Amino acid sequence: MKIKGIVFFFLITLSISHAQSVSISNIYNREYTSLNGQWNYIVDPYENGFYNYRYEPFENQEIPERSAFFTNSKPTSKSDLIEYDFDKMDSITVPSDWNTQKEKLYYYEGSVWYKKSFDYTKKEHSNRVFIYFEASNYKTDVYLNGKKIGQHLGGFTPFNFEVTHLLKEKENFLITKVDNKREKDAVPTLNTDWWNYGGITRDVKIIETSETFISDYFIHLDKENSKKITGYLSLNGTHIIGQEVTVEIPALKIKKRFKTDANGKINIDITASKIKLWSTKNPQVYKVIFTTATDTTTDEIGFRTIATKGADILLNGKKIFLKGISIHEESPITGGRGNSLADSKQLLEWAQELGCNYVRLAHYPHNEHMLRLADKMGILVWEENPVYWTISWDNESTYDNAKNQLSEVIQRDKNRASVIIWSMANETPTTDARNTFLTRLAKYTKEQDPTRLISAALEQSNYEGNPLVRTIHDPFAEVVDILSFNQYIGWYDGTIEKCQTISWNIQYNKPVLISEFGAGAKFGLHGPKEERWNEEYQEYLYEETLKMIDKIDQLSGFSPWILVDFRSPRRLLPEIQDEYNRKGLISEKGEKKKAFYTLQKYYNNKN
Ligand code: GCB
Repeated sequence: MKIKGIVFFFLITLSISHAQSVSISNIYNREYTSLNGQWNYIVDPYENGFYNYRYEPFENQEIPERSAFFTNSKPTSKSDLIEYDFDKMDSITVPSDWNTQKEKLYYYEGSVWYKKSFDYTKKEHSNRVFIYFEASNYKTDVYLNGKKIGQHLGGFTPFNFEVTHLLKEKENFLITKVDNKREKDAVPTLNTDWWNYGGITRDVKIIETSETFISDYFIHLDKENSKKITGYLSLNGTHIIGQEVTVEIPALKIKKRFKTDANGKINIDITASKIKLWSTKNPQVYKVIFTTATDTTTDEIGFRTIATKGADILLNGKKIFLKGISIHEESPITGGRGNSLADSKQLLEWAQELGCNYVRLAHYPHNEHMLRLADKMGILVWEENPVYWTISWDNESTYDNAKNQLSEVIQRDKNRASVIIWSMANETPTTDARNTFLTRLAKYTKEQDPTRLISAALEQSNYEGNPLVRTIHDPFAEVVDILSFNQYIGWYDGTIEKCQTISWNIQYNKPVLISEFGAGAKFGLHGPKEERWNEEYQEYLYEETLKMIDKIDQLSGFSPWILVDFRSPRRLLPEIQDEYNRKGLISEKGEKKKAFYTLQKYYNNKN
């Protein structure tokens, strides 16, 4: 390689690794131009459009060869050789997973290239433009008009790239390579109990902002004084210092002005003596308007406090029992990865019908509609980072990746009253490396958001070697605010009668949540309650489990596994599972199993 080439290579690598999302507040409510719809796609299992035949990335070349798919090249004459053509390829819908859209991609794990062409005229010459992906699973490389604009890792959180200087009025081409190959060092890792749906699974938008805009805010009730709203707001751009910012809550007749400091930030501090607190019974949200000289954004925000005291969870200072259910992000309407408002509405309405005031969104951040709706419907939420089972605890880049995904969901949802718990992980082993990893993550989370509770779905074990007495024996239990664990007594752990023999000895004076319990049942399969897969088995397991866990002194709620049957490559039993985990209380076709009503009855009788 020539020296010039080497320097160029480093410049490219630097610019790629530093292409970072800019924080833009409240994207959900900003004006945008949608890039959803039909995109042309190329399935590229060998990553032919990314590497040359020496397996060197085209993007490291000074002028990438036209064989690089992101150059979107066309033959310039009849003798010219170009071995791809986006415009002659089939198209695929964005947002959606590719597995359930295209039969040939059902089991596919690898790279797919997407192309969308568009024209775009800026509203104001001086404005800035960003391309925003609400989510894309898992590794996404993004190119606009043949230039790399960035890469993102992680399948469930939003990211954006600024394209102000690359955008043209006519014939832009946006190309993304989405790669859902599972990797050991990734988050999640190789092994999960859910379908690895690939593709651009959530909305893609063009967001236009003024040169200096409101990039971030976080407002909430003061922990000590529920008549006071505190928080911050910050600007991004070249004119961030000494700017006037107005915060307005019309329904409370509040309008207060602030001036940004040398970092473009204000600290918000507002007395709100007439404020009605957000709660599950009265999910009051207020229209809040933030305005600067060049930008304005309007959000709907609920104000409440969440805390623990001994073994109690306190919402607005009052004890609350979390009547929950776990949910995967699968569409109850179309199958496949869920992403729409209608999907979220159906799932949360089922949860409410079940009598829930709380949902556990497992095992990764769900789309933003869920949180926005939960705010309006008065449903409390546990949000989870996809640190699942056994990831590479010793690998620093795995840690950075987990931390980044967590920071992206906190950034998106920190103003949602419904979200009360950040979950660090699910069913992880209690090794030193894992303890360090999760403790660092928890510390980071508390720094980002000191207002919410921290938890993780842990595992239970025998107390002092006695298999009939169960406890939590995990150093991370010291760190969490809420002690949560999964348990499958009567399913993976003996048969249902065992529930009657178990007692609990949990040594912490903290609220206990059972983050999972459950049993598989095939809708419509009936017979003796002792026979697995019958609806009666599942019903019986719920009856016995509810009696068993009621005996835990610190019990503050639970979220059984799971609302709806979901696709999993681990669940292969023919005629029963057929690639679905059958622990749902509702089948993937929307049919309610008997245990749905068992839990509903319990919740209806519980305060
Ligand atoms: C668990 C996992 C969950 C699985 C479930 C099961 O403990 O947290 O992801 O799907 O068990 O059905 O085995």
